[in-house]
Amino acid sequence: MKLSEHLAGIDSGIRDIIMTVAEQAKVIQGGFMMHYGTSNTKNVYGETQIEMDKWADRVLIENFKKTGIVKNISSEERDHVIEFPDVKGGFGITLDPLDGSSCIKTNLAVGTIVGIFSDGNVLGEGKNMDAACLVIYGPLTTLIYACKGCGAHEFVLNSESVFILRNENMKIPDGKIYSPGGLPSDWTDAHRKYVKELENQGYKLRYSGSLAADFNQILHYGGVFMYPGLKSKPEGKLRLLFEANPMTFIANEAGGAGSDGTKSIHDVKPVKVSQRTPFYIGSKEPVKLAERMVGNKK
Ligand code: AFP
Repeated sequence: MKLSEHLAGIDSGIRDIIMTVAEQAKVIQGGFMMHYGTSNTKNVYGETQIEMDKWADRVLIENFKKTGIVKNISSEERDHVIEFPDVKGGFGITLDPLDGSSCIKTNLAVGTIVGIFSDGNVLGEGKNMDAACLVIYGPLTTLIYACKGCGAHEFVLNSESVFILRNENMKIPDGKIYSPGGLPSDWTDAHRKYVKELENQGYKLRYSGSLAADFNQILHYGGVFMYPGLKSKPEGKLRLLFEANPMTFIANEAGGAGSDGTKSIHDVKPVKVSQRTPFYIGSKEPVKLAERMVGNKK
């Protein structure tokens, strides 16, 4: 079944936005050879942008604008929310145009992460999000979409440039992979004990440096991805709006969970666009265990 057919029953605005992501994912997938270099600019987090980050950001924003139903967009690559004041009502979008872009140099998988708010409030709590999308550019180009109460579904781009259903109603299995971010010498004692406990339970380490790809692996095999609050940086590294919230939306729809180590990521109230958060995501059990061992939750 084609993506366009699968989307037939859902809200027409959300459908248009997901189809825009799908169309532009094909453009981005074809652009890696052309936009390979580093740029001399830094994003709001002080990270050097590569050409692909900036180009993919422009491609997606231009095309979201063309839909005429997007009121504002907050992108990881920009320090301000882009507003389209002529659009009344309209959707809010959070965008990480190319997550894990430092992995392009070594030809590892990277991704596009999109969060969709029907109420147009990109600074809303994750629980107000209505849909999310994750595109993975790897040996295959895949797209996962999830919408509230309708599950998470995976599509693969075929040789005729059409996204075809690959996995309907995805469910994160109880697998035993762990993907631990952050320097171990900078981990808190509680987080270190948690990782030790996972190892004692037979968890196997797999980590690439691209959240999109690492989360995608957890989604298929089960386990937990984590980027904790560090001793030197209690807020951790990952971005609440662009990474943690949309990934948690997909995890929730697939029967998993996402947490800041004390509570669901979707209960965290964003106070600024560039907010970071400690992050644990994957199968329910290891995420709950993190809340007990790191967040002292009963
Ligand atoms: P880049 O987009 O700059 O490559 O950052 C990727 C990322 O935000 C996330 O996708 C990874 O999980 C995390 O950073 C990797 O961070 P470390 O390099 O500290 O492992």
